[in-house]
Amino acid sequence: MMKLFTSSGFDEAAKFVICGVPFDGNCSYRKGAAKGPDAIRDASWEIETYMIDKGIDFDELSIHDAGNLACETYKGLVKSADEFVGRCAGRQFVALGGEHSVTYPFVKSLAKSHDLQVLSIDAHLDLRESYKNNRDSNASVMRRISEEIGNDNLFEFGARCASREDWEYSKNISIAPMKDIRKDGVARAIEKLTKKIKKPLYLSIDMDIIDSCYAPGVGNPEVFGLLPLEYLELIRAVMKNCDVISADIVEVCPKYDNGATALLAAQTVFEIIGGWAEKA
Ligand SMILES: [Mn+2]
Repeated sequence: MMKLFTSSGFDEAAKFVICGVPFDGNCSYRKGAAKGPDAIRDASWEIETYMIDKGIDFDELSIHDAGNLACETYKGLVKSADEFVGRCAGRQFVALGGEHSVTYPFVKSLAKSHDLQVLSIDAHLDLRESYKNNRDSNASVMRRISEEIGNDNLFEFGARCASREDWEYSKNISIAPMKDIRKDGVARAIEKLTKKIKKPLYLSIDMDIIDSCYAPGVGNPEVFGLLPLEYLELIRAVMKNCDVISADIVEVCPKYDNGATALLAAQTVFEIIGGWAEKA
């Protein structure tokens, strides 16, 4: 059983760490992602811990759920994410959001010690200079990240809608929009992506990458997205072929969910940590 997700305190010995980030203060549209981490934990209890494709039992891995980070304000989150990264001391972690602005504090902290690349798997580009006068908005998070790590180190996969400003700025970074993914075929597009990524990678997954007919419980739902099995292929290929040092799963919004989005997110935690365990 998934007792791992219910433990509290910080287990210094655990190999892999999970934390929750119940923050939705920079949300541009539908609020409620602050309840995401606990919905993902709840959904994790439904999943068989034995992963038949990997031959690994999740329950036998050394994993610790460090609980939720303090994040009453975004400034507070920047501080607590930095402390958390410090406590992880190089161990891989998965952060459960929260809306997408929670990604920036982790990247900012990791970039102090790593020559880092970031891959955002998302229906949106999130490249606006600011949104509704908020530079910390989830609609601006990848713009902030591009400033932090440099345009050459930012990759975005799966965008299928954009503001004109997003689209113009995206010429500065490496993107695979959905129109190109469909043209190439998903398998070929994934191969092209993973070949481009050469440095330690921070993986950020916005659950709206999946078609909203399958994953309706997100902040900004979009149709014409990846099918769940295509998404699974993508995550497995990134875990296998890239040096993923840590990851987050964001934008699960339980208020609008039928359970499927939280379950897909929980399964993603298994895929990421299982992917690390397979390589170890
Ligand atoms: Mn998005």
